[in-house]
Amino acid sequence: MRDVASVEGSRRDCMELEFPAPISLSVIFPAFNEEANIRRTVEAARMVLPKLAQTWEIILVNDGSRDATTPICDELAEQFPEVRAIHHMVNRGYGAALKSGILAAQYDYIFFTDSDGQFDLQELEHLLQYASEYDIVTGYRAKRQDPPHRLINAWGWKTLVRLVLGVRVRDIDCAFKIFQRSVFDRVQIRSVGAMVNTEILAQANSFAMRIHEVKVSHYPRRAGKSSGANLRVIARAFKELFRLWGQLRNVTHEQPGLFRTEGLLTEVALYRRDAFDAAPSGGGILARSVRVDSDAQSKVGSNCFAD
Ligand SMILES: Nc1nc2c(ncn2[C@@H]2O[C@H](COP(=O)(O)OP(=O)(O)O)[C@@H](O)[C@H]2O)c(=O)[nH]1
Ligand SMILES: [Mg+2]
Repeated sequence: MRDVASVEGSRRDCMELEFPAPISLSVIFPAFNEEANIRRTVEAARMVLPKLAQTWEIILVNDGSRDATTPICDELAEQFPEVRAIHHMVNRGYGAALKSGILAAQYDYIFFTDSDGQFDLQELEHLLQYASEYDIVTGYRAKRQDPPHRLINAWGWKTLVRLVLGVRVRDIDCAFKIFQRSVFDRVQIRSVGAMVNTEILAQANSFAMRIHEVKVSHYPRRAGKSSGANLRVIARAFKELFRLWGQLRNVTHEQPGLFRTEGLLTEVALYRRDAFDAAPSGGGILARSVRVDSDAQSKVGSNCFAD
């Protein structure tokens, strides 16, 4: 009789994928004042992604940066055909940036991570093993490289979110998540700040979506500044949490998600229309670089990191 370990081993073997997997993948990098990191992050991603997915794109969402992130993103989009840049003309917040990236994503799987190089994109391979089987595969940081007060905040936040919203994942805000595109046919994004992770997972929970967690590495920031927590930010996160609690009680199974919301189609159209204008033949190629300056969310979000 085979022991448990070997059964487990063979089960894992069956899940091993051939790489590059026959999938299409959109990779989103939200960036705020990342002049010192963004080029290195994109260049590293360009090395890794061809090994992981047959078709892929990189979407840089520059969220009103005040340093040289804007020209660097444009240069990258100019230089590499798989890279596109979306620029918010003002800083709208992490959630708003993620939403812009997701709306612009063309492919079947949507992945996001940070632009500052604190994660290792090669570990996306571990998430991809589960991506077809689960609606969401989310990383959890094995050893989070943040100061002690951030770890305490994160623990408190996790406990609160668990109690209030019933979200039971180890590392809610881990910026290493992959979604099946269909998730956003039902899931909405209304948070403009870092509450976005909680918001997505809480809705996924209400819809009984399948979520899997995978351990990932986390490295110290090499350059630039972290938009860490301050009292104002924490107060705002609490406010958003209670608003979300109210909204989540009203989530219905018919709720249209991000990809199905009429109002937002204007924003999607913006990306596509620019794209068509940019294509000599009048269609087919998406814009390399898009500037977005009108949105109800403008200025509301700014840096809203809960932990
Ligand atoms: N869109 C957007 N992204 C931000 C903002 N602040 C930080 N980021 C990005 O979010 C990611 C994580 O930010 P970081 O400050 O490193 O947070 P930490 O890793 O939790 O300390 C990085 O890619 C930042 O560039 C913001 O206001 N808007
Ligand atoms: Mg960081």
